[in-house]
Amino acid sequence: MSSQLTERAVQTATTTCPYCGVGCGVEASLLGAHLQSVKGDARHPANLGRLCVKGSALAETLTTSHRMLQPQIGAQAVLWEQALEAVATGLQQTIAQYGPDSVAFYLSGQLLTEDYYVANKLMKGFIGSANVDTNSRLCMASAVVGHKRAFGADAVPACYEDIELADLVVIVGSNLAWAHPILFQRLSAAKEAKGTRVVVIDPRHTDTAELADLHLAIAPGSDVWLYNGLCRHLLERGCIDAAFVAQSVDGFTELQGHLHHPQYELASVAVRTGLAMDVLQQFFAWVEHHPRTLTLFSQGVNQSSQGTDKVNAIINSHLLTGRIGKPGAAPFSVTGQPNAMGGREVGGLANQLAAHMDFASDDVDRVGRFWQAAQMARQPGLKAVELFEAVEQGQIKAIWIMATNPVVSLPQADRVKAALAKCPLVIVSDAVQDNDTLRLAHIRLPATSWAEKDGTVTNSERCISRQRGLIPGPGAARNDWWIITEVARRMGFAEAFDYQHPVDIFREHAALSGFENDGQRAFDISLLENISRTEYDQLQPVQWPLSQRHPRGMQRLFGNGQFYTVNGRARLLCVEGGEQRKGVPDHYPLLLNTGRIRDQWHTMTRTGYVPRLLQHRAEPFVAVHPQDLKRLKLQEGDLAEVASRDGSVIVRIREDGGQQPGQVFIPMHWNGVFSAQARVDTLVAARLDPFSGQPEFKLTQVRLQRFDQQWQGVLLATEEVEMAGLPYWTRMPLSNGWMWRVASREPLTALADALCERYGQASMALNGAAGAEWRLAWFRDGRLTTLLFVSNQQLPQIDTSFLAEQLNQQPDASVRRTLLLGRVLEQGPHQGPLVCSCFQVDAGAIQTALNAGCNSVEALGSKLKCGTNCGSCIPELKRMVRAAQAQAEEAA
Ligand SMILES: Nc1nc2c(c(=O)[nH]1)N[C@H]1C(S)=C(S)[C@@H](COP(=O)(O)OP(=O)(O)OC[C@H]3O[C@@H](n4cnc5c(=O)[nH]c(N)nc54)[C@H](O)[C@@H]3O)O[C@H]1N2
Ligand SMILES: Nc1nc2c(c(=O)[nH]1)N[C@H]1C(S)=C(S)[C@@H](COP(=O)(O)OP(=O)(O)OC[C@H]3O[C@@H](n4cnc5c(=O)[nH]c(N)nc54)[C@H](O)[C@@H]3O)O[C@H]1N2
Ligand code: SF4
Ligand SMILES: [Mo]
Repeated sequence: MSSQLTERAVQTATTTCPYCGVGCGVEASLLGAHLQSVKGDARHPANLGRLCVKGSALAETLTTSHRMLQPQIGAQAVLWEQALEAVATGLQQTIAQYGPDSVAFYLSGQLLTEDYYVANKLMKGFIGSANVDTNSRLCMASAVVGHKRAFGADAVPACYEDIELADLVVIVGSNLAWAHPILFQRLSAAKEAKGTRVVVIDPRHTDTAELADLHLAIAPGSDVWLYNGLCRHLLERGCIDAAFVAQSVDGFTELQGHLHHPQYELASVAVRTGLAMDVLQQFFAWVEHHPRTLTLFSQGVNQSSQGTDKVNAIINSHLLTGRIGKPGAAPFSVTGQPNAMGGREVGGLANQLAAHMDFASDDVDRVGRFWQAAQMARQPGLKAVELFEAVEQGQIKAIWIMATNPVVSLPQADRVKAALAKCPLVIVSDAVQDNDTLRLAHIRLPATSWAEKDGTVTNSERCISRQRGLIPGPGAARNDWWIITEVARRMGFAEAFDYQHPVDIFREHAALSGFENDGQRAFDISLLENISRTEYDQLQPVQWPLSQRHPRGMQRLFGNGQFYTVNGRARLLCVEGGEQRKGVPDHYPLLLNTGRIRDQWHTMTRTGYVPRLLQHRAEPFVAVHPQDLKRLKLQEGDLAEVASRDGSVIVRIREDGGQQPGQVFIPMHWNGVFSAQARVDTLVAARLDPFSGQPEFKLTQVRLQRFDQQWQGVLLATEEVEMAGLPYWTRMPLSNGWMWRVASREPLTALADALCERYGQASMALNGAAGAEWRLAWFRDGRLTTLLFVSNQQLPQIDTSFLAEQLNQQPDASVRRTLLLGRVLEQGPHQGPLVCSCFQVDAGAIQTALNAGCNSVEALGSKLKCGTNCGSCIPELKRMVRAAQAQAEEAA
C-alpha cells in the first residue's frame, strides 16, 4: 500500500473493479479501516484512469446494513465451527448414501480465481464428481465452445489496444456503451481522433448505436445468416488471405461449397435478416476494404440457441481474411463478469477440468497426479440448466451455491425456485443477507466481498489483476477460499487443502498451468509458480501466457498462424442460418429481448442500495415501440403485464423508438427483494444452444396487456414496510429511507390499514376530488416518518426528491403546508429521470439548457457539468442534442 502523507493520513491503494469484464484499475483512498472514495487507476492498462458510473459509485456500495453478518442454519445464527461442520457433514452423508453425483456446486464469474480454483478442485478431484458449473454457462459458454472449435483452445486473440488501432470496429450483440462503458469510451475517443468507422449490429437502437456510422437493426437471432452472407461476399470478391488460409486454416473448400448455396445470396440474406440490400452491401464493402477490422461481440451473440454457431460465423470472417492476432484486427469476445476469464482458466465449467484441460483420459490422469487427487471425476458433469433439472428430479440432493443468484438469473426461474424449495440441502455463500436464492437456503454462509477480499481476476484481454483486501469484512464474514478450504478439511482432505493465504492457491494454479504443458495448452502462467507473498501483493496487471516461452506475456495470440488444434491449424465451420423465431399470432405475438441497463449490476445486490444508481431507471420496465403502444391503446407510464408460456411479470411501460415494432425489452435486474413480480427470467424458456448449453435469454415469445389497477401511488418511509399481497410494488433506496411505487387491483384498505396499525392515525391527510386521491403523512416525535400518495388515476404528479428530503426531518410550518401538495413550487419540480448520475443532472434541466441554445455535449457540460466526470451519460446527451436539433429544424 503506497501511503500519501497528509495530515489525516489518508492512504491510497490500488485494486480492480468488481463489475464488468473490462477489469478497470481502481485507486482507493482509505482512512484507517474506512474506504472513503475511489478514482480510476491511471496506470492500469484497461482504463488508464477512467471509471464508469458504476465504478465511480463503488465507495457508496460499502454500506453494511444489508450484508450477511453471521453464518445461519435455518433461522438460527450460529458460529462458523457449527456452520462448517454442518456443511461438511451434510455433503458427506449425501455422498455416502447416494454417491458423489448426488451433490453439486454452482459457482460464479464473480468469485476470484483462487476461490474458483479450490471449489473446482474439491469437487472434481476429491468429491469425485464434475457436477460443478457456473453462471458463466449463462454468459460465456458459447464463446468458449466457439473458440475451441475454431482455435482448439478457449483463448481470446485480441487486446484492448486493438480498439485504438482498428479502422473498422463492428459491434455485434453488445450494448458496449452501457455494459462495457470504458471500452466504449476508448472507442469513442479513437473515432474522434482518427475517424474509426463503427458498425453496430443489434435489433435495438441502443446508446451504443449512437456512435455507429451504420446500425443494422437485425432480425433477432439471424446473425449467422448475416455472417454467412458476409463470408460469401468476401469469397466472391477474392478478399481472402490465401497464404494464411493455405498455411494455417482447415475447411476452406467445405466452407466455399457451403456458402455457394443460393440461400446465402444477398437477396436471401436480406430477407432472413430483415435488412435492406443496400445496407448489407454497405456493411460488406466496409469489411472488405478494412484490413484492420475488429469485431466485438457479447450476449446478443452468446445467449442464443445458435450462440456457438454465431461465434463461429463471426470467426470464419476473420480466418478467411487472416485478420486475427494482428494490430487492430481480430474477433474479440468481450467478457461479462469481472472474472469470467479466471473461471475458464481454472476449469469452472462442468465440461472442463482445470488449466485448459478437458476430460480426455490423459488430462484426467495429469490433473489427478498433480492434485494427488483422492477421487478424480472422469467425465463431464451437468451444465447449469440440466443441473437444476437434476435438482428438480431429486438426483441432486445437496447443492452449494456461491456468489450467484440462480432464482433470478436462470431461465424458467420459478421452476428453479421450486426445485430448490424441495432440495434436501441447499447451502448458499453470499455477501448479502437477503436475495431470492438465500430465501431457500438451509445453511447461509456470509462471504466477504469487494475491497475486503484478496485474490486475482482476469479481464477480457487476458490481463490478470489483483483485487486487494483493503478493509475488514463486516461481522463474521469470511473469504470464499477460506470457507471452501475449511469444509474440504472437515471432509477429510486437509493435506490437499492446506492453504494459508490466497497466494498459496495462486502458486498451485500457476504451476498446474505449466505442468506437462510443452506449449500444448494456451493457458500457461507458470512463470508465476514461485511468486512470493510480497510479489503477489504487489503484482501489476499482466497478460497471459506468461511462461519461459513468453516471459513478457503476449498482447495478441495466433498472429503467427499457430493454433492449439491437433494439427496446429484453425478451423472454418460450415454453420447454418436456421429458422427465424417469430411471435405466435393471437397468443404470444411479441418477441421479448432482455439485458442490462446502464447503472445496475445483475440482481442489484450491490447497486440496488445506492440511491443515485436508481435514478436513471427507477423501476422495472418494458420498452415498447410507439406503434405497438398505439395498437394496444397503451402509453408511457402505464403498468403492463407481460406473459409467456412460463410466467408473467408486472412492469412499467417505457415508450422507446429504439425498439423494432413487435419486439420488447425488459431488463434482467429486478428481483423479489426490489419488486413484487418483475423477475424477467420467470418468462424465459430453457431453450439451449446444443453445443454450449447456454440459454437463449434474448428471444422469448410473449404477450403484453394493460395491468388494470384500481389505484396506484408512492410511499416514502424511513423504515422498511411489508408490501404483502400487493401485485405491484417496486422500491428504491433514499439517503434516509426507501421509496416504493405501488399499485393494486384491490381496494387501498389493506395497505392503509397496515400503515395505520403500525404508525397510528395519519397526522395529516388530504382527500382529493371525489375521493379519487389520498395523501397521508405520519410523524413521530415531530419527525416525518411516512408519506403515502395514491390515486385512482395516473401516478400523482409530485416532486419525489423534495419529499425524500423531508423524510426523518422536522419540517417547519411552511414546508408542512406544502408537504401534501407534494412539491415546493418555487424550487421547481425535478423533471424526468436523472441522466448524469455524477452531477445529478436530470432530463428536465438538460432540456431547458437545450431550449436555451446549448447545442452540443460540450456546451451542456460547461453549463451543467453533465457528462464531464465518468462519461457514461454522453451517448444519451448526444441523443438529446440530436433530438433537439431535429426538432429545431422541423420548426424552421
Ligand atoms: N451496467 C451493467 N454492465 C454490465 C453488466 C450489468 O449487469 N450491468 N453485466 C456484465 C455481464 S455479466 C455481461 S455478460 C455483459 C453483457 O453485455 P452485453 O452483451 O453488451 O449486454 P446485454 O444488454 O445483455 O445485451 C447486448 C445486446 O444484444 C442485443 N441482442 C439481442 N438479441 C440479438 C441478436 O439476435 N443479435 C444481435 N446482434 N444482437 C442482439 C440486445 O438488444 C442488447 O442490446 O455486461 C457486463 N456489464
Ligand atoms: N433474462 C436474462 N437473464 C440473464 C442474463 C440476461 O442477459 N438476461 N444474463 C446472464 C448473465 S450473462 C449472467 S453473468 C447472470 C448473472 O446473474 P447472477 O450471477 O445470478 O447475478 P448476481 O446478482 O451478480 O449474483 C451474485 C451474487 O453473489 C453475491 N456476492 C457478491 N460478491 C460475493 C463474493 O465475493 N462472494 C460470495 N460468496 N458472494 C458474493 C451477491 O450478493 C449476489 O447475490 O445472469 C444471467 N441471466
Ligand atoms: S467499465 Fe465500469 S463497471 Fe466495468 S470494470 Fe470499468 S469501472 Fe468497472
Ligand atoms: Mo454475464
